[in-house]
Amino acid sequence: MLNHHTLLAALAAAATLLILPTGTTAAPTGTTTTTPPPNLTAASPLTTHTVVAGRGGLRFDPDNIVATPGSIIEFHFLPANHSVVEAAFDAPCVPKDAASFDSGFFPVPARADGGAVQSGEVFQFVVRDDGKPVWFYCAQGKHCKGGMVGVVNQDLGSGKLLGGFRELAGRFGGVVAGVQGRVVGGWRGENPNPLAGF
Ligand SMILES: [Cu+2]
Repeated sequence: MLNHHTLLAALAAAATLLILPTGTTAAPTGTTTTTPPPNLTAASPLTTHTVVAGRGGLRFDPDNIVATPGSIIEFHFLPANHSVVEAAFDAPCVPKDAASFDSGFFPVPARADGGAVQSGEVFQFVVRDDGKPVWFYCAQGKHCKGGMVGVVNQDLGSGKLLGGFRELAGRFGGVVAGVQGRVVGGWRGENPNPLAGF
């Protein structure tokens, strides 16, 4: 036998059932039945970009790289003795700051028969997540002043472009230097494919 309170509760429960639609709009507040589109950017694969120092004279090849944050930039070194060091756009040929990467030098003797040869070691650094351009140069002798410079992810809207950086390097009047000549901000390791990258 239902008492008064139990009857009221039963009526309330029945009323709730009656006002609930039977279709798909019964989803609780705060949820959505719409599936968001896939985030293609987040799914972008990371890549290793190969750059050859000294291919085509005093040049990095390629010298204008576009790379997803987290990607690896891998430098291969041809004769005779190059390096790669991070700079600021407005101050080429010297390290940007204490946190700049520096590969150190890679002396590579030319082959007697004139054949292609590259260092048995490479230098790698990882493109940071801040999305800012990464400017770099070779710290050997007059190489930087001679135009041996490059960039990762230059900002086309900023007016600071590779041509301008190379022009500033050509006018550089200071002493070209690396980060105390030691390997920092990246990794120097065995060349995974010494026959590639010519
Ligand atoms: Cu060089």
